[in-house]
Amino acid sequence: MDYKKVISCRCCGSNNLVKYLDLGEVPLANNFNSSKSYPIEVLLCMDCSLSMLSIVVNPLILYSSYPYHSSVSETFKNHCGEMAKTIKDILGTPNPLVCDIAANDGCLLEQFRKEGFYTLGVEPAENLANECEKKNLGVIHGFWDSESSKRIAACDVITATNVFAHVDDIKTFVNLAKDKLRCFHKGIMVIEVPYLDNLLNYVQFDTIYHEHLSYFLFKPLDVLFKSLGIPIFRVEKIPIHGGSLRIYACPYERPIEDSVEHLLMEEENSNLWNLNTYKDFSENIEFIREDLPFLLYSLNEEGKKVMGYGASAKGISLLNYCEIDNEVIHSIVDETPDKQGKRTPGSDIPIVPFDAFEKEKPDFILLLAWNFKDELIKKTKHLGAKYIVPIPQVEIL
Ligand code: JHZ
Repeated sequence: MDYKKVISCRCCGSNNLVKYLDLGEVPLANNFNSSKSYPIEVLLCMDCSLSMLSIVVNPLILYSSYPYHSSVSETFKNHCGEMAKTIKDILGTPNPLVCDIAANDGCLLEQFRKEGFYTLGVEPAENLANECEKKNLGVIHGFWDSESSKRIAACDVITATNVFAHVDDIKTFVNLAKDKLRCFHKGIMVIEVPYLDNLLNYVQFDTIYHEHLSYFLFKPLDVLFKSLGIPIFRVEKIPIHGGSLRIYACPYERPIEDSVEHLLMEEENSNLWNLNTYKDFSENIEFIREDLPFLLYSLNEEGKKVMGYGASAKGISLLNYCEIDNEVIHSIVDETPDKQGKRTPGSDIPIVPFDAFEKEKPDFILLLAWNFKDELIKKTKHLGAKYIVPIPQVEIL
């Protein structure tokens, strides 16, 4: 079976789920071997306010091989450096052991190593586990489950960045981590997830795709972690990936900081636990779905060449949601070797290396990885092209 249907909330177990968004059927964003489409519908849990996709695609289809390499972005590397330093300060233990779940190419673990940590990664994609191994970071090839967790020692910190939203059984995921946290040093779990508040306010609907099963506010996370006996003691808003949350949780005695209560109050006051907020969001999406194809077809008629930058999962989703294809986008530059030479699923646009910019001299560059806007503009300024930023509204720079 390719996928299963969601019948209850994965945070609180409620069956009171209401559909608020239907984006039709689109292909899997990171699967370059197939253009098979699957539905994208988003449900809201009326009890804990978790947003989630109505289906769960078999993770073996999504992650056995994974083209995304975190280390391609300098911005992300810097972010990982800051994260490693912050966690080192909180722990205050000499030579702590960190385990990073879904370690990708080891981008975060390399930063922990610089801070004196012993490192270990767990990574389901074989191509990425091999990268961690080449860097001598220590890696177990597999999903985070009872098998892989059995193979690791007790840790001072377990990290999971940009993976929690991808997991269906998040209770088992957290429980397995909780059991591995060292009691003596008051081990902690640190998780980063894209923040739904930013998704709604900045109309980041392109970040809704099959890999992202959950779209988190802080409330459902707080409910979940409390119910599992590993309360969140600190929460921070961080700018990465268009705005994310970083939560710190610990099963041992640590004072709960004010940030926890403050964010819950802020969410309630901003009406984020209210279904009407989500109805407004679906209406805002339609502006982008009209404006972006309109602009690209107009430029095409004027004979302008448009190239994309960043064959990100969100970019590939955006093109499919807006029904944009190779008629109006010449090609997409991406510096990830595993993506080059492939064609985008659905929109069928060639993915090319950076030097294609120099050869093709585009009039316009569509920033499909708008979350790294500053970095992408810095690297292409010399080309003299204009930029199209699609999110939160279509804009020419
Ligand atoms: P980027 C990823 O989604 C993966 P994506 C994942 N699904 C997730 O949860 C989210 O992040 C949060 C390229 N690039 O990071 C690299 C350059 O070529 O926005 C990437 O292919 N040169 C786990 O895929 C893409 O752009 C550069 O200088 O939507 C960026 O993808 C830079 C900065 C990027 O995430």
